[in-house]
Amino acid sequence: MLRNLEVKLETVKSEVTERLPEIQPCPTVQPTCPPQPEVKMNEPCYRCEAGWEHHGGKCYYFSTRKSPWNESRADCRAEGGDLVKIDSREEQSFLRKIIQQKMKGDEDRFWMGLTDSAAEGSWVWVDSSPLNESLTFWSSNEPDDRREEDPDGEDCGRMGPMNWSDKSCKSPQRSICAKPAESLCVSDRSPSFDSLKKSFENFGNMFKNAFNL
Ligand SMILES: [Ca+2]
Ligand SMILES: [Ca+2]
Repeated sequence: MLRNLEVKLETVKSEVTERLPEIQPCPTVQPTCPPQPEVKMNEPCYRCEAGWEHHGGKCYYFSTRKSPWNESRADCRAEGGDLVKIDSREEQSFLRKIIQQKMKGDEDRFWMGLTDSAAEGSWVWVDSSPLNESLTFWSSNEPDDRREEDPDGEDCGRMGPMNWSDKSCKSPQRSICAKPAESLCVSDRSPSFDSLKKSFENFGNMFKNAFNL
């Protein structure tokens, strides 16, 4: 029995010795990681993919390609977003400033996610919410549902350098896609000063009670 074990041990030893030269030292070069997308310091909680612009928790993409409204919308959805819905005065003015920089002529305008194709004059956003009449930015005389270009009229909303206008949905336009930005923060609700203060007070009381102070 013992002899058998000794023989086995010798075999294992010789195998290990034989195979030792096969073991190579690890390369000293550290593996490299792909660079992380740049995070703007003033908005440290959100990140957008390359080519998308961040503002107020949303990422925006301004297309260079022109296509009809339906096609533009499908392109946005394929990227996990949708044509933009404007939720505030502040958002409108942010987008307007960017558009002014990107436009290469007065007709170089952008589709947004607004349409009255289901019922003429009833403007609805792509998330099915009706247009809030107190938050509209139509140019004067718009929407006018003109029929010169398209007998079906103008049922899709587009953004210009200042305000909105309606346009034939078949007309090729650039577009603005939007989607929620990726949140880098664990929770938007970090403990408030008051709740921290309360926790310390509770702890203090426990301590006092425990030692009869
Ligand atoms: Ca219309
Ligand atoms: Ca019009």
